[in-house]
Amino acid sequence: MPPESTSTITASGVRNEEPELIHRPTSKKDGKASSKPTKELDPRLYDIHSDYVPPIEIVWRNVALFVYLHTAAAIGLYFLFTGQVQWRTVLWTCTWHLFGALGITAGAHRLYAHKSYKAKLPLRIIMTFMQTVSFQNSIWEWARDHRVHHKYSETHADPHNAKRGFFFAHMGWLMCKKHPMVREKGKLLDVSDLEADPLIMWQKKYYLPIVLVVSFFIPALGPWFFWGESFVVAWCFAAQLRYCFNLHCTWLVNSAAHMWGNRPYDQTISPAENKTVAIWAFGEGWHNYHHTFPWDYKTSELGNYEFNFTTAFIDFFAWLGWAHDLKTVSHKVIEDRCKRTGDGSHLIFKALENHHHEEDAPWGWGDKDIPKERIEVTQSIYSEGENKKD
Ligand code: ST9
Ligand code: ZN
Ligand code: ZN
Repeated sequence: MPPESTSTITASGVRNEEPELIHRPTSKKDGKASSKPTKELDPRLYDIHSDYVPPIEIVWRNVALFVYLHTAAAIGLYFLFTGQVQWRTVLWTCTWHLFGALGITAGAHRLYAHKSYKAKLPLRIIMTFMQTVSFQNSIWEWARDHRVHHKYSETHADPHNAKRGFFFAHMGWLMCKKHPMVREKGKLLDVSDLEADPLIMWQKKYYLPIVLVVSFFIPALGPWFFWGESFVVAWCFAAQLRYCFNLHCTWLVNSAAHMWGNRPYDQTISPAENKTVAIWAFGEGWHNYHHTFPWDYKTSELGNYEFNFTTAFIDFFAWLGWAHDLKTVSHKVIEDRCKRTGDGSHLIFKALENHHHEEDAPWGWGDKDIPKERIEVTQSIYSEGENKKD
């Protein structure tokens, strides 16, 4: 059994200690570690790469809630296709979907989990409101789980480990107890930045009442109150169907984008570039790039607004002065990385390949059609003085 140890936090945000074999629960009141150790864990669990999976403990409350959600959402869809939803309610619902989506992409994900840019108080208030609309756990819990996901991706410490199959990564992980290693490894991560933000801690403290009001009651009551929509229609369509749709779009990033697509930046990892997911997830499907450079505020190489609306949203607030210190990665670093670890599907390789077959292939040294990057890496042996180009 490895000895227990005290810990310090390193620059990479991980406490430099071995995981404790004895789990000490934290007191809900004062947040300090309890002196009462609980049961010892099976030593096999500590190998986070192993094939061993402990028996699954289903959380039936969550199963029941998801069954209710999907039933109500299906009824909402029926109301839509039978023309029972007023056009104003459709517009209203799309607006709330936009809030929930950006609250996750620009807020929980790029701002809070990855710190890929900084936001001034008014934008942080907007982000907290929008993230609450999404009903995907508090910012604190979402960002903590997501940091663990990146740090221990595709292992048992990853809350939605895609190696356990599409369904588990998509939504199964929310219907059973987490693997003990999620908690053990998660405890080692630094979340002090989140805990230092009073807005995040306020949202965490009052999460359940505010999420029910902001994500369900206001979206459902609005159409009924303002233009006399049937409350049942508004509940099923604007609240339940909207929420269900938002969840599946988000979950696709954990499932589909961890399985299918190219890996131009790093072929040794599972996350892939998936355009379909990027479309449904407001620009979050460029997942091979994102796992390779998680601090880039664009979560993709190109800030293409068409397939990355979230980037346009952040750029707008940067223009307004409410978002600043947007972090990104230089083209040179990306290119080097593609050449070192990519699967060869990046456009740089295509450009070079095509160039070779075109009619303007270079006739020799001095031809203007030699690609610049080839000129730069050409060595002149025994050259007299500087590396002459002619
Ligand atoms: C939802 C979240 O859907 C979705 C997240 C997706 C992320 C996607 C990312 C992709 C990029 C962004 C793409 C955006 C695209 C958007 C497109 C939009 C159009 N570290 O949690 P408990 C501790 S939420 C350290 O109860 P159980 C914890 O502190 C949907 N510690 O675990 C606690 O300690 P203590 C709504 C951790 O019992 C203890 O463990 N919500 C960690 O195993 C127990 O914690 C739901 O459906 C960690 N990482 O239960 C379900 N984790 O005792 C909500 C836990 O000391 N969740 N701990 O307090 C649950 O009901 C439960 O968490 C559970 C597991 C049943 C899933
Ligand atoms: Zn991420
Ligand atoms: Zn991922």
